[in-house]
Order: sequence, then C-alpha cells, then structure tokens
Amino acid sequence: MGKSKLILDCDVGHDDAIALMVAAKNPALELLGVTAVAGNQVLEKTLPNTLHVCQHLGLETPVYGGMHGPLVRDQITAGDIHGESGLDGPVFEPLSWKKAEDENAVLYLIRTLMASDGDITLVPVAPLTNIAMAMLLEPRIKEKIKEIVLMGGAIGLGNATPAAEFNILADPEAAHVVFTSGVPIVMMGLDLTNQALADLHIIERMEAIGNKAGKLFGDIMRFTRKTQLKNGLTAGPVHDVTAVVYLFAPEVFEVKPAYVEVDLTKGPCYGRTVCDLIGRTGHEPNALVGCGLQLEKFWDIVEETLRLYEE
Ligand SMILES: [Ca+2]
Repeated sequence: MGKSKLILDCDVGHDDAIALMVAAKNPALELLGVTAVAGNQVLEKTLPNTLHVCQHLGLETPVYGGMHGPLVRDQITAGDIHGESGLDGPVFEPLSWKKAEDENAVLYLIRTLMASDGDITLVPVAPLTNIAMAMLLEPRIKEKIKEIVLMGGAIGLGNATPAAEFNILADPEAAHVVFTSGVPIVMMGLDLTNQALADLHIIERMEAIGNKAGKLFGDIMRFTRKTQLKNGLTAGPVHDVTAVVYLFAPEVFEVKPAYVEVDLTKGPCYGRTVCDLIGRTGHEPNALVGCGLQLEKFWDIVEETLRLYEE
C-alpha cells in the first residue's frame, strides 16, 4: 500500500505539535504541507509556533499561514488552556532557517487539491476556517478531497461551553460549510479524544525515548497536564493526535455513522455538533464519529513514531 497523502491544518497548540510530530514521521504517511489558522491563539502566534516545532525537529515540510479569524463570529482564543504564546511550556531557539511560504494557506489548499488525483486527505485539527474558505472560494475542490479527518465537536458535552467543543465554537459557520460539503468526514470529538490522556506514566515513557521528539512530548504534556487538572480531567488529552493516527491505523478506533449538524443559533448551544446516531432526523449520515479508542495500541503507535526521530 502506498503512503497516505495528507495536509495538516492546525493552530499549534500543544496537541497540534504532537500531531505534527506523528504526521511528519510516520512511514505510512506523506505529509505534503502544513497550514496554520487562528484558533488556540491568533495566527501571529499559531504560525510561528508551527514553524518553531518544525525547525526544532528539522522538518522541511512547507508551512503556510491562512485565515486570521473566523468567517462570521467574533474571534475567541484558548489562552486558559494553551497559555499566552499558544504553546507555553517548551522553550525553542529563535527561528533561523524555517520560514513560512509566501502563498496563503487557502490558496495553497486550492492549488494542491485541484492539481491532485483526488488522493489527498485533509486533517484539520483546528477551527475549520481555512478549509471552509477554500471550499467557498473554489467549490470544485470538494470532489478532489479524498476525506476529511478532523478533530472537533462532541457527541456529548463540550469543553469551551457546556454544549460546544472549542474548534467548532471558534468558527461554527465554517464547520457548517464543511459538514454540509458532501465530502466524507471522520469526526474525532471529545467523547473519543478525552480518552487519549497522557498521564505521568505516558509522559515518562515518551521522555525515556531520549530524543528531541520525546523530550518535546514531555515538555508539552507536562504543561497541558497542569491546565487540564484545573479543568477536572485527570491528565492532558492529546486530542489532535487521534485524527492523524486514524489515517493509518483506523482499526484502533471505534467509529459510528451519524448525521452531524452544527447548531448555528446564537443561544447556549451555539457551535454544538448535534450527532444523530439513531436516525431520528431522517438524514443520511454525513460523518463517521469517533466513540472508542484502544489506548494501549494508540500509545504504542505514538511511541514507535517518535522513536523514528534521529536525535
Ligand atoms: Ca488544535
């Protein structure tokens, strides 16, 4: 089997950084490009954060900056979770050789998808602004996208509000564009991603690899653990990593077909992903929704991939 081609769309971000580490190195994947978007923090922070992670790990994958804010709503960020920089915890050397490409991420997505054979998967682990904007600017890309495997939403409770998960709440209108696009979608929501907790045992296991990737995992997840303990979780989840791992190890996940609709009404459920798992709406499913995860196998895969970093 050939490698799965993907473009990672992210708002680095702690779990984004680990998703990037796995996407760039796993031998089953061919990471074509990384597109940054505003989300956890403003783009002026998430784009340099992406570049820092790439430079630190010696990744030559091209990085593109995209949308500075959501399509319709006022911008929100998540400084309470990811800190002032959007990636508090690890300390990076100043940027030297790693620079963002001149082309905008949205135009890069359109150009790359239109020139493709329909074999590229999009992996957005951030608000869906870049992806929706590309679809609105060039609707023909929808037929060119093999699949969208995203981190966002929830069947049950949210995290940014009682009803909504952060990535969807940060740009519900963009999420609506994506969920109504007709492109096959796999949704890794909180029900699944909150199972992927990096407890101290996991952190120490990754640090024991002894290379830069393992050390970065530790620096990131030790910080995340602190913010998440305050939020009632027992450790920090690596939400975004699940979407990347699904691409080459779907057997580790339990997914269920559902019709997913994003609540766009401006009440307490704004940004909620309403998941019809029992066919009550009469709509055909538009997504596979993540429900379960074989955690030991998941961590084995993450560890095996991080071990591939040479220094
Ligand atoms: Ca993210």
